[in-house]
Amino acid sequence: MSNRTPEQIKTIEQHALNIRRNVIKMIATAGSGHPAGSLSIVDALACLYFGVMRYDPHNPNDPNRDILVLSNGHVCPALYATMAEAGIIPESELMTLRRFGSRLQGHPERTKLPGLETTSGPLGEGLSQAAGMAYALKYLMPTNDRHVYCIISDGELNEGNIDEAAKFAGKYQLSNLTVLLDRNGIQLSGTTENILPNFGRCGIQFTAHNWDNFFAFSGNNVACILDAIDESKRRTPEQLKHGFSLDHPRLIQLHTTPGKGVDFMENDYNWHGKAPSLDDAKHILAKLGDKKHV
Ligand SMILES: Cc1ncc(C[n+]2csc(CCOP(=O)(O)OP(=O)(O)O)c2C)c(N)n1
Ligand SMILES: [Mg+2]
Repeated sequence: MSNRTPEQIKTIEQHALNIRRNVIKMIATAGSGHPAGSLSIVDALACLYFGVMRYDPHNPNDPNRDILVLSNGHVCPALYATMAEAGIIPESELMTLRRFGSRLQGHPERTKLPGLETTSGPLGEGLSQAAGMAYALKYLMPTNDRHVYCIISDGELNEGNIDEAAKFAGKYQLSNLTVLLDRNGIQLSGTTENILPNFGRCGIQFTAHNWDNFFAFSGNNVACILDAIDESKRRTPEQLKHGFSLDHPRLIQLHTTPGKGVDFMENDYNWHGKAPSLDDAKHILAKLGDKKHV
């Protein structure tokens, strides 16, 4: 259990709700995008930005900042909305998502928007980038205490370079690297189990290479996510007996619901890459208690 106060949890939940509403507005306004994965990862992003990571919203390039790499770039509406919620970009800019010339492209472009650490979209690449960053921080700048967080999706586990990066991070004991795996159970055209089964052993690529493995079995529950992140930073004597080590990189498996918060999207892979209509968005926002609608 972590030592977070009920107030802190409530504040982060409110941020997550604001982010969720903006994700719906943005994708509906753009008329295209990826709502299912964006909505499954909202709560983890809210935890990272409002309860875990060190950063200065007014100086996104602060040399002491922690780093977030979003590997599954298609869920960037959730990241953009989180950045707006954190005051890194203006909230008014969110509705430019996917417009020609906008800084908020359908897949994130690092050079366009301060606060983005990488360009992403091709699945699987982000973990190699994050591992490279963690390696540089640990071995080339050893006095810093910066941490690299990397969000990956369960569809990305099908990519071979995820395994290569996991091996690399294990070998070099990148204890300054934490991966948050969005186990929402779906990908582009079906369930992850149907498309390329891993027989329930999600994340075995990591544990096979000396990563320490943690779970948030309610991956859309702020208290549960924070518990898992906080737990991943400590090692109990029992864990040490079973091969865990503070020298290992960390995997946190988030058991999430795709489309979380929108009843007709939840657990339906057809919402992987389909925008709700403006009319649908009005109903969703009313249900999410948003007074302004689209
Ligand atoms: C290398 C690569 N192959 C294929 C794609 C096309 N693609 C985009 S998203 C996606 C499904 C990814 O699964 P996941 O991220 O779990 O989907 P979600 O949970 O967001 O629905 C695919 C195959 C891609 N972006 N990159
Ligand atoms: Mg998925």
